[in-house]
Amino acid sequence: MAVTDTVSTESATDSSTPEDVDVALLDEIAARVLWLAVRIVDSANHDRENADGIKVGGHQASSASLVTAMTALWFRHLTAHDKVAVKPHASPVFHAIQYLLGGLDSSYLTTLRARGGLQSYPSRTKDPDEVDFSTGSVGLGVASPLFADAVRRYVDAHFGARPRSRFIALVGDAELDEGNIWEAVFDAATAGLSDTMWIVDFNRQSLDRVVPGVRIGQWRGLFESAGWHVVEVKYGARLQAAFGRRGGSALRDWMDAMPNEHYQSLFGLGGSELRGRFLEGAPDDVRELVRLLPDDELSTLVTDLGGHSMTAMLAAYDECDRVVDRPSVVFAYTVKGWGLPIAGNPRNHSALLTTQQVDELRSGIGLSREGEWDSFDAESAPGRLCAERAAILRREPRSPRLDISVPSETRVRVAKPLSTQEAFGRVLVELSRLERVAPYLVTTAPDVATSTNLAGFINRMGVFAPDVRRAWSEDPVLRWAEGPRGHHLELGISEMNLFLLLGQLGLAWDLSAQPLLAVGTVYDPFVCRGLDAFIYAVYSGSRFVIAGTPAGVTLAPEGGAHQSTITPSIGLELPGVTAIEPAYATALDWLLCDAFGRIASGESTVEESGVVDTGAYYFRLTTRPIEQGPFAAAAERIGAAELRRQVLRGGYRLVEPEPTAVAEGAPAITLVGTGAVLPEVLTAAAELADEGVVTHVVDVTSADRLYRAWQHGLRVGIRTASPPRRSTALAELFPHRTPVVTVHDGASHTLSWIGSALGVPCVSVGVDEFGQTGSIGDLYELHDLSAGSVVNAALAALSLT
Ligand SMILES: Cc1ncc(C[n+]2csc(CCOP(=O)(O)OP(=O)(O)O)c2C)c(N)n1
Ligand SMILES: [Mg+2]
Repeated sequence: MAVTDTVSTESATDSSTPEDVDVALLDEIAARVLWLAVRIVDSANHDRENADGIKVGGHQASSASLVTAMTALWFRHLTAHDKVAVKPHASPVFHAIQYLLGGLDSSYLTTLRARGGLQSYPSRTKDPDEVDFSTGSVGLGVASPLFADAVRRYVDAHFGARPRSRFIALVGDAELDEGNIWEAVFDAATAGLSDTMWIVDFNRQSLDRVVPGVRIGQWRGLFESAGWHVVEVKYGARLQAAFGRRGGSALRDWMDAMPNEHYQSLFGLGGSELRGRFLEGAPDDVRELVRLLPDDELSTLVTDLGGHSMTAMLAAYDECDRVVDRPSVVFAYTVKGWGLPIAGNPRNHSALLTTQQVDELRSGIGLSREGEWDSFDAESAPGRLCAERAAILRREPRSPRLDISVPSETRVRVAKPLSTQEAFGRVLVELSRLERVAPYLVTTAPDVATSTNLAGFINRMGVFAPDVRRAWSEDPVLRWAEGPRGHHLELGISEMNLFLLLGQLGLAWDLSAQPLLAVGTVYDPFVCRGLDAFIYAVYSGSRFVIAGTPAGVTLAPEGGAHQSTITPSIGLELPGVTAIEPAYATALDWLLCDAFGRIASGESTVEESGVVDTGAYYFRLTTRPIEQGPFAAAAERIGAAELRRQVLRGGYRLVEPEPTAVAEGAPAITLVGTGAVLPEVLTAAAELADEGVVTHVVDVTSADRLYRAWQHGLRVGIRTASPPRRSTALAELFPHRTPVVTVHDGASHTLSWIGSALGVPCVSVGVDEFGQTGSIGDLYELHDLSAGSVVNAALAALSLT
C-alpha cells in the first residue's frame, strides 16, 4: 500500500494531505480491514459445517474494492451524526470496521450468512451491529440516503435544525444501471441536498462482465445535468507522477480513452504479455515513456488507481463537504479484488480465495493463525485511533415513539353515500385540525395528490419547499402554497420515489431523530410499479400509511390499465404491512386513527390473536360512493365500541339473518365481502333471504389480520405439536358452519382461504382477468361481482354441501 500518495482527484481543490492525517496508519488499518473482510467470507465457506450441498458464498472481490474508501470514511471522515448506506456486497467490510471500532462482538466474525449471524447484505433489522440503511436489491440503498436527506431537510424546517448529518451511499458502479437511481436524482424533491454524497466504486465490473466501453462521460453528464457536483478520483500517485513526465499527457490520453474491456484484461497478465497488451495500438510517446520501465513496475503503474489512495479519497470527501448547494458524487476508480490474487479478474464477482491464498494473505500482514481475529492492541497506534474514532462515532439512542395521543376516531361526516377515498381525505383534514397531531402529519404522492383526495389536506397544510415560493395560480379549489411550513411533499410520477421517500419518512425517528406520521398515496395498480421499494421500506422497519386508491375494476371507465387486481395479495402476503380494505367511512375512520396511534406508539404490537403488527398500513380504497346506512344499522345492533373492536380485528357481521328464518331450518349461507362490492353483497343477501335462504353477511375490513390470526393458531399447533389453536376472530365471525361465498374486487384467491379455515364449501368470486372500460355495473357483471352473480355463487356453494 502506498504511503506517499498525492491527491489524484481531477477537480479536488485542496490536494495536500491535512497535517493530522497519518496516511500510513490509515493504510495499516485498511490492510487489517481487508484481511478481516476476506476472512469473514472465507470462514463462512470453509470453517463451518455445510450439509446443504450449496455454496455459502460472499463477495471478497466486491469487498476489497471498497476497503480504502470505507476505511477513509470511518477512520477519518464520519461523525456520529452521519448516515451511510453500504454497497450490499461490501457488507463484510462494514462488519470488519464495526468490529475494529468495538461495535460488533468478535463472536459474530465467523457467522456470516449463518442463522442469527451477520446478514449477507447490510440489514437494519437483522444485523447485530448498527446499520443505517438496509441494502441488497441494488439501486434502492443508493437512493435511500438521498431521500433521508430530503426528510432531514423537512424535519429541520419543521422541528428545528438537528446536528448536521451527511447522508452517504457507497455505490457499485453497475448499480447506476438501475433506473430508480435516475428517478431519484432527477426529482425536484431531491434538488439542492448538499449533505448527500455518493461514492461510486468505479471498478468497471458488474456480476457477469466487464462493463462495456467507457461510461464516465455519460455518468458525469447525467449527474451534472441534474445539478450534482461530480468528483473523479481516477489515478493514483504513481500514475500522477508519470503523467508529469515527458510523454505523460499522451499516456493519460491513452488511458482515458482505453475501453474498460481492454484495461481490465491487463489484470490477469504478467511480464511482457501485459506490456504487449497495454501497448496494443498505443502512440509512440506512450511506448517511449514506458520503454525503460521493468515489466513488474509497468504492471504496478498501470493498475495504480485513485480509489485506493487514502489521501485522494479524503481530499474528495473534503471537497464534497465544501459544496453547499447541491449533492455530490465521487467516482472512485478502483480495482475489484484490490490487493487479492483475484484482482481485476473478470470472473471474480463470487470467486473465493483458496485456503492457501488466505494463508498467504494472513502472513503477508504479519498475523498468525492464533491471532487472526484479533483487534489491534489498545496501546498500538492503530488501536488508539480505533478507540478515538469509536468515541467520536458513539451515538445517542433514538426512539420511534411519538408522545401524543391520537384520537380513536375523527367522527367524519357520513350523511350521504361516500367513497372510502373521499372519507380518507376527510379524516386527514380532521386530523390536521388537531393541534397535538397536525405537526407530525406529512403526506407525499407521485403527482396524484389531488386525484387521491389529498387536496383538502394540502389546502390546510401547504406543500413543502425549502423556501417560500410564489403561487402563480389563484385556484379557489386548490391552494398550492409552497414553503418550509408545508406538510405535503410532492414528487414527480415515480412510484419508486414514492415508496423510497415514504420509507425514509417512516424512519425519520431514527435517521433524523423525529418520529412522523407519514402518509403516501398512489393509484392502486401502480403499487406494483414501486413494489420493490415498498418491500424495501417495510424490510427496513419503516412505519407509515400508504393508501392505494382508486383500486380494482370499480374504477370502471378508466379501463384495464388502471384497474388493480393482484394488489390485495401483495398486501396480504407482504410481511411488515397490514393490508386494510374497509367499505364504510366510519370503519375507515377507526382503522386510520388506529393505524396512526400504532405508528405513534413506536411499538410492534402483538394482538390477542398472536398477530404481530409492525407499523406499516396499506389501505386499499375506491372512489365509489356507497350508502352508509347498513354500517349505521350494524353499529346500532352491535354497539359502536364493540363494532370498532371488530372492525379493527379484521371483520364484523354486517347482517344477521332474521331469527324467524333461522328457526325454520332453511338452507344457510354466509356471504363475505370486502370493500366496494358490499352493496352487491347486500342486495344478493336480500334476494337470497327472499328465496328462503338463511343469509349471514360478513364485512371483512382486513383479510390480512384475519388470515394472520388463523395462521398463527395453526403455527402454534405445528410448533408445539399440539392441536391448532382456533382463531377467535374467525369463530366469532362464522359461528354457523354454513357454506361461504367470498366477493372481492380483486383476485378471487385473496379470500378463498376462508373455506379452508372454516372447513366448509367456499365459492370465491373476484377479478381473475384483466379489466376493461365500462360502467361499474358492466364490469361487475363481467367479473361475476353483480348481485345476481353473487346469488348464483351462493346457490353453487349450497350445492356443494
Ligand atoms: C435488483 C438487483 N438485481 C440483481 C442483483 C444481483 N447482483 C448482485 S451484485 C450485481 C452486480 C453488481 O455490480 P456492481 O454494482 O458494479 O458491484 P461490484 O461487485 O462490482 O462492486 C448483481 C447483478 C441484485 N442484487 N439486485
Ligand atoms: Mg462494479
